[in-house]
Amino acid sequence: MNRLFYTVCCIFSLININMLATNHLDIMHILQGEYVSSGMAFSLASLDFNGDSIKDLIVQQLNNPRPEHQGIYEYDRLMVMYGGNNFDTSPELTIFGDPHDGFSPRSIISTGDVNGDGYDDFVSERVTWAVTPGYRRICVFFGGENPATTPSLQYDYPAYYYGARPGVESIIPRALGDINGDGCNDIGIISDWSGPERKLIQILWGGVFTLQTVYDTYYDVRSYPAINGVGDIDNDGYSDFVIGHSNYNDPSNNSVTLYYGCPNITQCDSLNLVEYSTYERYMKPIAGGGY
Ligand SMILES: [Ca+2]
Ligand SMILES: [Ca+2]
Ligand SMILES: [Ca+2]
Ligand SMILES: [Ca+2]
Repeated sequence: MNRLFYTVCCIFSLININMLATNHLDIMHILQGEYVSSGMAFSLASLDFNGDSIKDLIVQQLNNPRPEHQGIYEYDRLMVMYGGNNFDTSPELTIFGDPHDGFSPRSIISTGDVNGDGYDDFVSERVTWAVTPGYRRICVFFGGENPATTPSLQYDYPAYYYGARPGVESIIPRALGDINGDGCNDIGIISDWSGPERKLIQILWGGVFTLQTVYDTYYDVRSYPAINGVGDIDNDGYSDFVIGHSNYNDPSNNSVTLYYGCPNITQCDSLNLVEYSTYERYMKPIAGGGY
């Protein structure tokens, strides 16, 4: 009898949840790409880019060939749509890529205020093969009342060129929040190199805009290290973050370390959440107690 009762309750609950989901998720607008396979919404970010206290939406359309270039060139665009009562699907601001020079999929990251001017900013990664050899470029766009469509900051990395030269095969930005408490948000940059293989993590410090290496290995190359912000989990005013790595060939070689933000990043406390790494001697942890 109990089993029947609980079964009926579960079915009723599922029906009810479905009805609630149907009735309470109103569709405001539908954004649609220009054509099939136009790569609409390969990347999305939400931030207050124009500083009116209302969140805005950035949408990436991955492919955007001109008619004369269809089938030949692919390039993309970032569409910025300002939030508000008159929100619609027409972008107020459009940032275009160029042939063989476009923003990478899934690379638009809302970073918060990187330069301390009160406006939200965002970062994206752009790769170009318009020149040989190509490069990968970290682009930071500063928000403002009338934001520019060109990056305010850019950092170039040599793109790996099929064995001809060492370089980066992939590069991923991550939002960290303000981990050193200087009023400017900071950015993590993960890069995967070849020729020779190398795994590198850097922090792009907000305000001063310098890069600091916090993880670098030529040895543990089957690992896939990552950095990410986790918010201020101990409520001390400094954003905290994690660095982890997972070795695909060796399931016993993994680590996840939580770093508590502090003014001097080399002295911040850390906590090993997972530690099975056998390669720690090759790493360059930023905090002494981490490994
Ligand atoms: Ca806004
Ligand atoms: Ca800003
Ligand atoms: Ca900072
Ligand atoms: Ca904290």
